[in-house]
Amino acid sequence: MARTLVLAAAQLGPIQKAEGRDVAVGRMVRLMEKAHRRGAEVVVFPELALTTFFPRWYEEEPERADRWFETALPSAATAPLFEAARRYGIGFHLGYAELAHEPDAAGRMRKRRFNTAVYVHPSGEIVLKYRKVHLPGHAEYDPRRGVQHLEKRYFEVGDLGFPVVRAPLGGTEANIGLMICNDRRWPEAWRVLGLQQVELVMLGYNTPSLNMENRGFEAHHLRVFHSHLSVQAGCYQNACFAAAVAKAGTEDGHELFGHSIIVNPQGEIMAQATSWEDELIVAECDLSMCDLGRRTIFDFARHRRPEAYGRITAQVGSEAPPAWRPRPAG
Ligand code: ING
Repeated sequence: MARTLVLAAAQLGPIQKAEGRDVAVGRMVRLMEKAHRRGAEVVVFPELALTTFFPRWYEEEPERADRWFETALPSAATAPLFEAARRYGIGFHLGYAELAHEPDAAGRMRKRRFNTAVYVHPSGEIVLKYRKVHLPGHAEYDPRRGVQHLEKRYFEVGDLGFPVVRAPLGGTEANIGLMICNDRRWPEAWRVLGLQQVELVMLGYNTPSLNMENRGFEAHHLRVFHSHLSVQAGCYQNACFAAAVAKAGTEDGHELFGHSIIVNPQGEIMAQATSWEDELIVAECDLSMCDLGRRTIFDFARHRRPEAYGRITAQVGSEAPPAWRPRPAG
């Protein structure tokens, strides 16, 4: 029985360092209005959608980056987005920098900073929250780099795991899960969601179009290929849909690529953005498509062999293999 969901990916163009949240929120409200006109029931916005991608900027005192963080959601600046969602009856995914006052693992109450994403019900209630686990880049200033990428400086590793919840979505309901940007490159993230029968993964990204590390040639076109490959493989191997949504374009001289996509459980791209600006792409998703993979090739209960996978959680880094040598002649 078809469970149809009209899904929109709302790609954002650049947000300059000097632009306030009101500019981004205004653009997102206009994208939500367009989504409503096109019959969309859910809208997925990018990672860190309210501000410029500030981890490219080094601050001697990390706390000086706190101006990029949200201490409450909704807030006066983001309220128009919640109002639009209520007005149109549209749920939305939002990526933002979260500054929370809460106990850490040692029980100490303190300021904690995360690269966070939420799925918000049209009523304004937060249905699901996720904090980015795979933080790329580095924590200290790196003079070798053309562009800094300081997510390890400004964010803690996410402490919420990869949760999935079954929630009302448009005129139906679906098992939804979240991940953020670099997470899409790690099959473990997809599989943890797949083991919870995720049907729709919502993920935003801010991905530089050029290799920032200058430590080896990487052809420009491969940046997009790797992004699409990761999402298409994740969807196929876990029998789910995904919306992968970019913040794109040139922010203060630094280029992020677009190419937002909506992918089905066969790993096929259903819709793709063709600009590096604010752009809405929409796809009609039959969520019952997830059943085929889950009941056949990727019927985890029948085919997976966890007893052979111990290294995946036992090890962090890779280890060199034993060396084989032919028997001495004679
Ligand atoms: N950005 C990039 C991403 O994973 C990156 C960082 C780019 C890592 C290219 C590896 C290769 O898409 C974020 N924000 O994670």
